[in-house]
Amino acid sequence: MKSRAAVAFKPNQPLEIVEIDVAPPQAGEVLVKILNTGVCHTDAFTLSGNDPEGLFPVVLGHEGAGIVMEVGEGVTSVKPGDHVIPLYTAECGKCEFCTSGKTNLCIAVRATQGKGVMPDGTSRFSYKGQPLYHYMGCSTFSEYTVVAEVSLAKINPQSNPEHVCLLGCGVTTGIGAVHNTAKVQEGDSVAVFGLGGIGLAVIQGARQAKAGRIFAIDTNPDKFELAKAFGATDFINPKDYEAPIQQVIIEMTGWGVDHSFECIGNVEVMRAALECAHRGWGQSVIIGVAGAGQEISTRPFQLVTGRTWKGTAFGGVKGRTQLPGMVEDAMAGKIELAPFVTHTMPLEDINTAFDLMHEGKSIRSVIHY
Ligand code: NAD
Ligand code: AHE
Ligand code: ZN
Repeated sequence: MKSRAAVAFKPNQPLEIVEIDVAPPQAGEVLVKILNTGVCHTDAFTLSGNDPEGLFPVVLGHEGAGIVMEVGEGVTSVKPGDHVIPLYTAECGKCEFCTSGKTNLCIAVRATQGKGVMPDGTSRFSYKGQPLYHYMGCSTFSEYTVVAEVSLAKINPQSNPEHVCLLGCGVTTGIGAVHNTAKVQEGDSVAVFGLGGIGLAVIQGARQAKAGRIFAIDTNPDKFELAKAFGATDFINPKDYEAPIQQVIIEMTGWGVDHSFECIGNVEVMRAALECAHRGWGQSVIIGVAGAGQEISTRPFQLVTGRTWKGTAFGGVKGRTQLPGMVEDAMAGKIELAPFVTHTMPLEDINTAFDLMHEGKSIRSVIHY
């Protein structure tokens, strides 16, 4: 079938809106009509050419919501008409990782996903007869996409796809990082570096956990208003200080914060986030994605004296098991999604979404087809 899609033909070039060919779903696969998709910084990261797994030409996008159109042989957990969220972190329920009870990092389709193909090693997308790569197992920048059955969460059909698409990545990652990875407790202090969709979701999660002081840190002060609305209590622009920002936070708190979260993808800030964590027990969670060749560093003494460095993917959330409940929480007002949607636009204008992100003017742009 034909599908309108925004294709990244080359790194660092605007996406091109073209009509691509989408082949039918094979065994264990599902054809999904995407209703809405958010644009996450990770899409921009891969488009920039800095993603070690980046492949071109590719159909990007991984923060979508849609409807099942057709299922391949053997698919039993979804049927045409079901509302779904594609998952870049699959959940097969059977692999060593799924059954460990220790992680959400299912391995079932991860190897082929990273190579931009379906589990059988081939692509369902082509343009003028040439194959296009899939992205993160989702490719939500195509009106019709094919995903593995294990990469689909079935959700309440009454939910608003323009909002719940954000549970496909940003909001789930931030909230999940607070509850599953850091396990923030009532009264704990929290520092959030980077106030985009991810950082603001961390703040929302911290408020849910009844955290005490919540420090919101960004070099763009325009982000503070929404951070305050989500529950941040202290606002820091590192540009306002001569001293390293970790020192500033330690001076403001005595010994540092109980939990810090890096939501930017900057290895220098990752260091600052670790070093502003409380002596003896503070922990720092890396959420931001850093480019090829980048490495983190700190004095080992920072760990010797009790700080812990952690990371999280999709906030530690098991998508098929937990995402339907998060959609219900959003419908019940327990998770706020609307404030993240600062812009909406048709697929044809998707490059504007990237421009707004780079200019610091958006939190999430949501695309409609
Ligand atoms: P975004 O661009 O919307 O937000 C980033 C924010 O960081 C902006 O507000 C920007 O002003 C701020 N910033 C930039 N440099 C800064 C600095 N030196 N000090 C303080 N603030 C600074 O991005 P996003 O969509 O919120 O994504 C954030 C990061 O999280 C990206 O690296 C993305 O790839 C990553 N991410 C990771 C996961 C995961 O599962 N681990 C999931 C989603 C996104
Ligand atoms: N492909 C990159 C890493 C990119 C990355 O870290 N992705 C995050 C999700 S970002 C969503 O916006 C993630 O969950 N990674 C775990 C996984 O299995 O992909 C690289 O460095 O090769
Ligand atoms: Zn993302």
